Amino acid sequence: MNARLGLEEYPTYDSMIETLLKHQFLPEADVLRLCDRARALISEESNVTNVRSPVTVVGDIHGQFHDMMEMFKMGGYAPDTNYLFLGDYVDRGYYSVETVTLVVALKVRFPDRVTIIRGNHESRQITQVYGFYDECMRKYGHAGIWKAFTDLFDFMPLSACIENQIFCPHGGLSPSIDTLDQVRKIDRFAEVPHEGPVCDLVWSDPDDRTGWGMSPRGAGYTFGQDITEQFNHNNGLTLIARAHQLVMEGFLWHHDKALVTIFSAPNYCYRCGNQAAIMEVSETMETNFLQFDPAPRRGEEQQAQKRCPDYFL
Ligand SMILES: [Mn+2]
Repeated sequence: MNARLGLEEYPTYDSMIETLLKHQFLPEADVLRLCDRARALISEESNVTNVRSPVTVVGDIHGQFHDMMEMFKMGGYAPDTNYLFLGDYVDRGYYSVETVTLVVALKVRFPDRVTIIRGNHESRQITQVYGFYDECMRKYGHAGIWKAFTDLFDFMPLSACIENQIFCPHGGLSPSIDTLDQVRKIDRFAEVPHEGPVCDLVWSDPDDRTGWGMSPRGAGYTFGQDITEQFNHNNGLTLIARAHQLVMEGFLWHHDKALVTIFSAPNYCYRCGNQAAIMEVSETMETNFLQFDPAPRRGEEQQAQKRCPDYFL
C-alpha cells in the first residue's frame, strides 16, 4: 500500500524491478500480476516475433542470477540496451525464481525493448526434473508460482527474427519446417510436445555431419551445414543465432558462419569452467560478442561444486 499517495494499492513495475535487482523476493501477489500482464503481452506476439536492431542476444541463463547481474553490468541495463532472451531461464542454477521473475518483469516494463522466447526448459515436465519446481516449493511453500510461470511459458514465442535477417530459435531447425511462414502458422499455446516442429525448435542442435540426424538428447534432431544453408537461402536470412548448448568460450560459430551458438551461463552449473557470452547486433547488423566470467560465488553456490550431479552433461 502506498500510504503517501493513498492511491496506488500495488507497487509499480519499476519498484518490483528495483526489488528484484537487489535479489529480494517479490510477494506472491506481485509475481502473479506480472505473469498475467506478461501473458497478455506475449500472447499477441507471432511465433516468429519481430525484433529491431540494435539488440543484444542472450543465451541460456539457467537460474544463475548473480551471473545475469554481471551480464547486465557489461551489456547495459534495459531499456538503454534492448535485449532478446533465447530461453532456458530456469533449472540447474539455484536462483531460477529470481531469474525468471526479473526477465518477465523486464518484458512487462519494457515490452518494446525486451523480447523473450521459449527454451526447452520452459516446460512443466522438464522443470519438475531439473530444479525449478522444487525451488518454487522451497521459496513459496506451494506450487502456485510454478503453475503461474509454466502456464505463462505456453504463451512464449517459439522464435524471433532480427530485422528479417537473423533467425533465433532456442534450439534449432526442424525437418518439418522449411519456411518462417510455416513456423508462423503453428498453434503454439500448449506444453512443449515430445515430437514435431515445436519440439524441434527448442531441442535441436547443429552438427558437423550433413543432413538430419538422431539427437543424442532423445528430442529434436541434429542438422548439418547443408540444412542450415538451405534454410537461410529459402528465407532470405544471413544467420541463425541460437542457444541451448554449452560452449566453452560462450559463443561458437558453426556451418561456415551460417549459424552461431550463444551461451550466457558462465561456469555452468557452478563447475564447467566455461566463459559466457552475449551477442550485440548493431543498427547496421554487425555482430559483436561480449564474453564474461562468473560473479563471485556465495551461499549455496559455494557448495555446488561438490554436490552438482552429472546429469547436466
Ligand atoms: Mn536448452
